[in-house]
Amino acid sequence: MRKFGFISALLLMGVLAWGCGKAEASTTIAVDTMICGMCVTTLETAFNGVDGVKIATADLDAKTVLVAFDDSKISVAAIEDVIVAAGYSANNKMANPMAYDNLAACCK
Ligand SMILES: [Cu+2]
Repeated sequence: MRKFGFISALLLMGVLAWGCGKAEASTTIAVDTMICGMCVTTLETAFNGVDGVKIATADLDAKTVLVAFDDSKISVAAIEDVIVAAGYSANNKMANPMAYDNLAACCK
């Protein structure tokens, strides 16, 4: 799992380097309410199809989600809102309570 995270980080750096000169940015969002592997899956899949997001990698040990994005298409606040809508806290924003209720039992 750690190794996978490391490889993901390398991949992410590669994507960022490759995208140099475009409107590429990255942010690390604190997700304190992430507690298990299922949270990682839920958080990463929450970004599927989100316009402007290149890669989202959740790190369970660090309780963070690293997101590479195009800042001409999506803001950090909108990225936080994706996590909030998935039922998790994001930086200083509280989780959406209805989404939190719908999380698997192991995730709360
Ligand atoms: Cu979980």
